Amino acid sequence: MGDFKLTSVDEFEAATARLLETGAKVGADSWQMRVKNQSPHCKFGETGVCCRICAMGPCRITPKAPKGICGCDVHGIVGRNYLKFTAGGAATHSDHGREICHTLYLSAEDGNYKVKDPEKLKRIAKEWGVETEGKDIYDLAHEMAELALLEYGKPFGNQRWLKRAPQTTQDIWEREGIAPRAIDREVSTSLHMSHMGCSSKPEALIRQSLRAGLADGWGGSMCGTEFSDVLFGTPKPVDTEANLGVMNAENVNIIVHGHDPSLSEMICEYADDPEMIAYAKSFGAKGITVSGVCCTSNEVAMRRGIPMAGNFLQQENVVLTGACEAIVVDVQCIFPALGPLSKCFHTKFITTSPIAQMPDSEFIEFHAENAGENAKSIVKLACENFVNRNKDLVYIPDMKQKATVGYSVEAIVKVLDGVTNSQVDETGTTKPLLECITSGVIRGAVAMVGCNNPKIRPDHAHIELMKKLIANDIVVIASGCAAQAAAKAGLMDKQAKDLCGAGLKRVCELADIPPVLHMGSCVDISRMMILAATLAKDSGLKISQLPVVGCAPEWMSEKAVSIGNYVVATGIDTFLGVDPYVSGSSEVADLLTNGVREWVEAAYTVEKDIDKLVDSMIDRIEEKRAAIGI
Ligand code: XCC
Ligand code: SF4
Repeated sequence: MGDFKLTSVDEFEAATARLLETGAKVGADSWQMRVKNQSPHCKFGETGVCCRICAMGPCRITPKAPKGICGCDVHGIVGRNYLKFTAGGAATHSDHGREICHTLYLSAEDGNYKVKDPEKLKRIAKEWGVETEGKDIYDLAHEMAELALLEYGKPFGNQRWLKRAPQTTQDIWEREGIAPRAIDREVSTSLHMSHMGCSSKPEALIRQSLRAGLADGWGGSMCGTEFSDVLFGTPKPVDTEANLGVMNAENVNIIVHGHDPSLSEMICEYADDPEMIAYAKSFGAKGITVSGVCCTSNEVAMRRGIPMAGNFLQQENVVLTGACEAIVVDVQCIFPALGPLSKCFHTKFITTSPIAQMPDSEFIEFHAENAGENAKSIVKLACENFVNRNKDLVYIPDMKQKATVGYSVEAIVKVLDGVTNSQVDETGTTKPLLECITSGVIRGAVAMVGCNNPKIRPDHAHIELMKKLIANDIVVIASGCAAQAAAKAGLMDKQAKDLCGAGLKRVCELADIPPVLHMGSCVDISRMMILAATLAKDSGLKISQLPVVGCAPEWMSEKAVSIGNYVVATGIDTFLGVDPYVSGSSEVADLLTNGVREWVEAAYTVEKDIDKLVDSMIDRIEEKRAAIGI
């Protein structure tokens, strides 16, 4: 045990500096250089006061020009921009969910995609009132996929998944008029409302932002998560490793990057095939290593223990190792920079989705019907590329940590069963976890999510916040690039229990878990919503009363704004380390950090100082405990 040590951000940065030297040798560009070129950022954009939604503009609000040409004031402009920002994120997550539903629709006994968790499919079918008795599992899969797809465009009614929330939460959504209707409708309505000459009233724009967010978290993302589990298996604890050192200099290295597990699952499948391994060997490699970047990585790590090479701002580093034969991407968070960068090396940059097409990439279109064939040809291409490596350029930082990942709600309930000696709950409720919380052994939970952003020293905020939280007996559940930051540092190694306060340490020992639990990708924040809903139901409390908060200290994408909106709208206070371009409007900023609390019993806090950020989260958790007398 004595040899356990976290990897520090200083060490991450030393490794990056060394890789950038390789980059300089081959004339590669890097985000570190581009940030310099883009600094300082445009103040109008940064504060959200620039409007270019019609061709009379662009209009920029200043003290001398307080209104746009149409007369829109700064609050309307900032509010509209915020709603459009949200709509982009809700559309993106939900479309990912839709792709998964289509894959489920095409699943077949002898097809590329099979149903790996039939029990979960049946559970969801029962929840949706669909008869399962005597039905062939694939008939059921197709029926459920079609019903799920209808959630995107149904003309009447609200999202089916909303019924998973406690009644009190559903009542709030009804009362406030934010219960999401069809997923696509909420996205379209958001774009309609923020069109020139529609809404300019901040309350209306922020209300719709919450609604569109809910269509994502309790709609599209939930479809993505739940049906990915049905197709690829519901995650359970599995050991893996994280950081660039998972790449292997003697092997063919294939990096999977993006979000949709349909592609990466297939690549992993073929990379394991003895025929492919023999093929790799025929080019002088010892084997094939698949590792991941961003959420695709989280997906295959959670289900297969595939190692995580890094998170968002490390995506260029994997190419800079000089040992990457192919970087295969699907959708979202992929730097267009990867094309030109790969050209500086032997690396093949392979795009696979019509949604994410980029210059300087090889496009191999991937869909359910040809998935097997195409995955095989991609793996082959990578093997053949091994001989093109320039050995002088190869440098893989010797840096990796052990991680145990795969904590779906189902897995969390299971591992925490029996932690308390009073009872072992066979019904699979969250009672044992609740007991830990009410007794004060665990003070509360923080959901740490989101990206990296050059505005924040990469990974530093994630890691420092998590360290302080666990030292204060606050369990951390993490997803997305936040989870990868934790894994790279070593916080998902079970030995990290030694960094916890006495209470959380004891729980980690009894349950044999790390103090930071990997719950998956960004769409999997819907898992966190289900967990919060279950905790509320099992305790008889409202979600807003639970000592639980959300935090995205390094977020950057539109998706993150959509997520923030549904987390807040679900009654969970959310702490951001980066401002969502709303500081230009006192009214919009005040609504988000204050006003929405009257609607949904939670609000945002934006705080760039991470010491203050963590202290305010701990204070909030303690306030919540005091309010319910625990
Ligand atoms: Fe993308 Fe999901 Fe953000 Fe990471 S955390 S940078 S969105 S990969 Ni969701
Ligand atoms: Fe300017 Fe109004 Fe057009 Fe926006 S909508 S660009 S504020 S005229």
